Amino acid sequence: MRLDVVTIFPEYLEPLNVSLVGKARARGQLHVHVHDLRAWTYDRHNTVDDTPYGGGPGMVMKTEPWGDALDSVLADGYEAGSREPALIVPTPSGRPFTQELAVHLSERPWLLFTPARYEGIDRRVVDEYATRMPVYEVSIGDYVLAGGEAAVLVVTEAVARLLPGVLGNAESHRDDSFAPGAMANLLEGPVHTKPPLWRGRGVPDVLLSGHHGKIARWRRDEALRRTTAHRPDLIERCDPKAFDKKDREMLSILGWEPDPDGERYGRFWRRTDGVEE
Ligand code: 6GU
Repeated sequence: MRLDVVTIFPEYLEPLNVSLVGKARARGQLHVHVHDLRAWTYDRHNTVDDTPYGGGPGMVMKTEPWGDALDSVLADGYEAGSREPALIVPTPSGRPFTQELAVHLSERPWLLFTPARYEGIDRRVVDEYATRMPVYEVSIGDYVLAGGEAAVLVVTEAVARLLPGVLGNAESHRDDSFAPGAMANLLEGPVHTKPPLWRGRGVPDVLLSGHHGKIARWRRDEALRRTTAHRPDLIERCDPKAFDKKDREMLSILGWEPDPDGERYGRFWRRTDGVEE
């Protein structure tokens, strides 16, 4: 897979040299090119932004540097024999970045990222390139960052670990908390390793029992517990058919019951004292 990033802070992308993504690059599984947007400015101050039409606070990134940068990166990529890239525009007003989108993007040969600073990029740039290639405007969560570079790191890591041969074991993403098509998208429960006793704290006996069935059941119960505490919306979204008899018993203990129509689960009690569960 080829990745291009156009940014005014190329140093911000240094983490792409490290760890999983860095190793995938070293092995030749991932080809990363980081470009300085200011290389496509022609004035003394290397200006990339200007005041917004219509007024208001902040600055908007100008059309011309982005247009010239993207044309140049595209020409170079096509020369290297690639099919058109997917253009990924990080923005807090994008669609939520999910594991499903990560899987989809991991199947494309070429991703081109345009992280912006300031109030974002002049709309005409995205509209222009959207006539030539698929565009994904993505947000990595409900908070505001100063720029899209951190989002590029997030998306890149989520995608790279799905590439064939990048993670040691292809089985390992089947059980990911948000793997698409999983029976139920639950958060993963706690994990333990040696020593068996640390500062007076033991490991749950079941994990030392060697009883695979009981261990799987315990893990599933812990996943239901943790999901209830941290992401009850995931339980509410589940099709109740995804739950077996033992799941339903655990859900009942955790305060869940099927809606009267049996289509979803709902909680029959909630703390009203404001204490976090
Ligand atoms: Cl992709 N960019 C910025 N600036 N803020 C964000 C974001 C992206 N996703 C969440 N917040």
